[in-house]
Amino acid sequence: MPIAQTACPYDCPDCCGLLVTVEDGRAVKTAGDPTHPFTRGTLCPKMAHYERTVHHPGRLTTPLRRTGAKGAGEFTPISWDEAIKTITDKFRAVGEQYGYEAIMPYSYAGTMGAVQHNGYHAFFYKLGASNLARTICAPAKGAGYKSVMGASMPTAPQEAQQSDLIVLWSLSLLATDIHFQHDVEIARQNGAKIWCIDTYATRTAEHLADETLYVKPGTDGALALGVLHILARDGLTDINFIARHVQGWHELQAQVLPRYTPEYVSAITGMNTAQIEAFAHAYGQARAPFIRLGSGLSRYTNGSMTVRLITCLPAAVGAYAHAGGGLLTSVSSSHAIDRELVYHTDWRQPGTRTLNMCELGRLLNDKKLAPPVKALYIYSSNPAATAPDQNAVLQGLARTDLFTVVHERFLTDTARYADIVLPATSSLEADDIYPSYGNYCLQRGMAIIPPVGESKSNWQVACLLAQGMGWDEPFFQQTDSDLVEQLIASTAHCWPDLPVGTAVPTRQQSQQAASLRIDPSQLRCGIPTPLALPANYKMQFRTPSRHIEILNPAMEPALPDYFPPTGDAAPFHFVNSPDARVLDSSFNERAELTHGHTMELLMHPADAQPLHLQDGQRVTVSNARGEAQFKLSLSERTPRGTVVTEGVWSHTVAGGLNTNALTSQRLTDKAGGSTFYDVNVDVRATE
Ligand SMILES: Nc1nc2c(c(=O)[nH]1)N[C@H]1C(S)=C(S)[C@@H](COP(=O)(O)OP(=O)(O)OC[C@H]3O[C@@H](n4cnc5c(=O)[nH]c(N)nc54)[C@H](O)[C@@H]3O)O[C@H]1N2
Ligand SMILES: Nc1nc2c(c(=O)[nH]1)N[C@H]1C(S)=C(S)[C@@H](COP(=O)(O)OP(=O)(O)OC[C@H]3O[C@@H](n4cnc5c(=O)[nH]c(N)nc54)[C@H](O)[C@@H]3O)O[C@H]1N2
Ligand code: SF4
Ligand SMILES: [Mo]
Repeated sequence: MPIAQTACPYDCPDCCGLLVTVEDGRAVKTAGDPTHPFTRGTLCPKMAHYERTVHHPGRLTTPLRRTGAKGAGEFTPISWDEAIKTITDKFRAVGEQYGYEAIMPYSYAGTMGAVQHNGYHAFFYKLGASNLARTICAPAKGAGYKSVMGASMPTAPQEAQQSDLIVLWSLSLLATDIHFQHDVEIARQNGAKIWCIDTYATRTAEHLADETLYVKPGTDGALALGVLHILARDGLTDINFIARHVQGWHELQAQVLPRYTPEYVSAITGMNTAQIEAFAHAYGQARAPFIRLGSGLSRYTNGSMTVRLITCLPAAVGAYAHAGGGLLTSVSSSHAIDRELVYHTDWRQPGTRTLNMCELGRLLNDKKLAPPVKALYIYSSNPAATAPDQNAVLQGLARTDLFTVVHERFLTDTARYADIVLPATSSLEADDIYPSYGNYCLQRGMAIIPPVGESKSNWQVACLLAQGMGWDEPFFQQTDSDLVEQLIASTAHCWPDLPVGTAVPTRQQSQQAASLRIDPSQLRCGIPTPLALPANYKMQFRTPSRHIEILNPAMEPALPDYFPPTGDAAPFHFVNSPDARVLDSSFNERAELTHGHTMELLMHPADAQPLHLQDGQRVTVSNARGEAQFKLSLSERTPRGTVVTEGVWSHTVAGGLNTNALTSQRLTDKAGGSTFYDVNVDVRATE
């Protein structure tokens, strides 16, 4: 049976290499690709049976028109011709009456493939629709890193193998970045110590950490300053490295650090001073400390500043100068390809407004917005479940004067509100190229089975819409595969200073590989190991000053300093982080993974006692924005004052609302990012 090499398309840093067995046009088996340099042949439980998602009976197979009320999920099948005509007629009508900015595209990373992820951009730019700021994940993290490091390359994950101290900082690795465990284990065998810094005892902390530190949510910036204070006080900085490569250390030391005594930091973070001292000493004395920074701590109104402060730590100890030392935020091998080939940003019309996806609820309900959003086109995303402030989002989606199109694989929470639903291909049905944001590897995936039903890829539908608008640009007459070819060719000029490793596969080779079992290592373009990176890649500081910029004159403030998160007037911090069984709201279709999920809330027994709450009982969690139903789980895994739940679950949970009924549309300090964990709640027994 033919086995095809492809990549996992989901929004996960690992971007696993997959081997998919195809029989009679159906995927029958999914396995990890042992030749992949980072993921090395293993998969998470979700993707170990990707074929169950691809051939799930719930896959949409035809376009649909709504027949019932919005949200009721009642539809009738229609043809593609009718669907495209309905949409383009409506776009023209809205454009003429309100201006084309009244059309709002909304998407995120349902697929990470560079063609399908971005395949609609050119269409909406040319249409003159509102632009979308795609901020739902963690742009504040990128902005914080960039303010200190500019475009310097983050440390490759495999380097951690050579580290003697690994800090898993706000990273629930066993749920979200499982393959990094391999590198961590190698380091551990060589004597490295593993520290976890989180808000509660994640499975990762329980299984991997030698030491665990719990911080009050949103206060890691103060912890970083406390560590820097101790490093400076105890002579644990690398003064030679600082003198040669760091701008602004002395200003920070003189103007900011004196305030961040261990006692002061303890009062902010809730950690005791001995823990702060111990961590600072371990970090300062390590030969090559490696920080793997997750995104959780950036999802606060001070998130960008928090990341900026943590990014100062490796600079102070000169970690980049040592094999195994450094900081990995997000690698993004997407820099290796020229996305402009798909985007066509030059078609963006000057002065067109940009709407922030984190504010979808407000934008749909804002009576003063001019022009109002009258047509919404959603693809590769499920905002009814994943966007903050769910009540506002659902209220907006229910508007009868809003025309909504959803291009999807499944009848998701969001699709149920659509006027027109379009069936989308899965990654096995469309060509693409997959960059990773957790390792330096780039993979190609071909269409290896025919489209399920009448489903079409994002790019194919963008081309149909362009045709429906009467545009005859040759750009929209290309195939998915044409774009993949151009993207692959662009690696040569995009990443000239990085050898892109093994040969880039040609279309012919890839077609062969899709149907034949040939040596897959011949077919991946990427950087197989850190050895293929230039030896000094960590020491090239791509900032305006060519130094690490602790002091950054272009930033406001120029010197970083902690400030507290916003939160709400309610007693408990509400951390709602990823669950291993789902990926954001994806995989909710798989009953064997979700088992009619009940949302659980972890609470410290000492917090439950005065509220007379018992383990296992139903509780209502609420704040000014809404409420949701949970089953209480009393546990010392979470510190007092912080309650925790995991996973983004679909409307089938009790009460129909998930954690996003509680989250807010507030934005981060920089980059307009989401603030999912900057939330406080009340907890009471459900009547
Ligand atoms: N199984 C699974 N995998 C996923 C996802 C999923 O939903 N499920 N989501 C995917 C996506 S879209 C992304 S962006 C990544 C997410 O990955 P990341 O956001 O990079 O990291 P996570 O592993 O989600 O871990 C977030 C951690 O941050 C912690 N945290 C929250 N607030 C704070 C804080 O103030 N300080 C500290 N120190 N820790 C804090 C949470 O408790 C949690 O353990 O994972 C991807 N992979
Ligand atoms: N409370 C809370 N909410 C969160 C988070 C959290 O930690 N807590 N995490 C946030 C984060 S980090 C993120 S990134 C967002 C992600 O939120 P979303 O962008 O909504 O991601 P998913 O829920 O994975 O939904 C992706 C959808 O795309 C569809 N899809 C897959 N491939 C294709 C394709 O090729 N074409 C089309 N048209 N559709 C496709 C899938 O079927 C799926 O329904 O969620 C955020 N929401
Ligand atoms: S979701 Fe992540 S861990 Fe699972 S197969 Fe995909 S890339 Fe790998
Ligand atoms: Mo994300």
